[in-house]
Amino acid sequence: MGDSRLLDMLLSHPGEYVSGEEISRKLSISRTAVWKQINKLREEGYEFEAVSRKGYRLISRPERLEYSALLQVLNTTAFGRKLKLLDVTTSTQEEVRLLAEQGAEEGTLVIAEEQTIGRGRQGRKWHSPAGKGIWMSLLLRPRLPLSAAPQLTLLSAVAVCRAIRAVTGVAAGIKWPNDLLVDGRKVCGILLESAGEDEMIRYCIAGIGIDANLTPDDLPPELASIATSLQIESGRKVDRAVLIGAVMAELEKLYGLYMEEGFAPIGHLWEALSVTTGRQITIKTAQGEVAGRAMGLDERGGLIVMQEDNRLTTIFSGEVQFDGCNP
Ligand code: BT5
Repeated sequence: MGDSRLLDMLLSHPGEYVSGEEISRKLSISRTAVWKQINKLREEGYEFEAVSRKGYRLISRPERLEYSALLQVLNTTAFGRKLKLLDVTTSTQEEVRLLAEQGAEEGTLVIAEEQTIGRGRQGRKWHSPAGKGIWMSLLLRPRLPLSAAPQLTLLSAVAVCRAIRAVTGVAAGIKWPNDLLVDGRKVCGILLESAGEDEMIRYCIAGIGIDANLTPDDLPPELASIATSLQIESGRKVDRAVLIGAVMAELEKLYGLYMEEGFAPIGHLWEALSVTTGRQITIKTAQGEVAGRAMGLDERGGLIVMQEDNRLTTIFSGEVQFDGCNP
């Protein structure tokens, strides 16, 4: 006995009310137990309408990513073809790291409905509530020096930004190096982690977190003013499978271009989506703070900053803050 019998009953009466009395009689449980089970299902994402004297009607089921739906929308050769879908994990980065160490091939993708220890850069936390976002990590095995890894971060940001724009119409832009923002609020974060040997990349894990269908209630207070979601911005639910398919297609295409032609074409695409270039910024780097006007990317992917004395400096890693209006 349990949730599944109650759910089966409601599912077998699509669009119709089933009275609490009937449920309690057929399942031989009390009316209170029926109510408790309904509430438990609500917590899992089922939506019911409850009308007195009529009963309960199932309105919608929680959305889950399914293999079948994902395979239908994937039109890539390798990226996402080896796919692992999880209900919950600590971090998809960890899942892919284990697979990589066991020899998994390039393009292996792990997606989780929920992460309990989702992470950002420098030990920061990534909020990853169940069923609402796209929390995924992709394995790459480029034969490149470790110093090329930051370019792959920029490439990933371009790919995700293009996919978001194409699928949802939301005008996301890139804050250097790899945050995607909508009107100053973060809608996606990217974490690229690499393992190397003798200065060469053994593998990279591109971790992508997209706030797809989070509602304002899903954002904890500390994120309420700095984060947003595609649903909040577009007013519509995003089909996560379709967006994942589009991200994989963009990533595979741009990665192929990068491996053939180098960083230059990726840099141009990045510039076209940048919300950083031209802004007054302060960058916190390991060496201290640099303030000035962001002038764009150099040919390696570093950010060129013109300081007050008109001196140009190129920064390769750091945290950008927009002066005046920080997200
Ligand atoms: C990032 O770090 O933006 C990289 C986030 C990568 C997440 C993906 S999800 C799949 C994969 N598995 C993982 O465990 N991680 C990757 P960073 O630039 O350090 O930004 C972190 C900051 O973003 C936090 O300190 C918060 O201020 C903010 N933040 C946390 N969760 C957020 C969310 N869901 N949406 C928007 N902002 C968030």
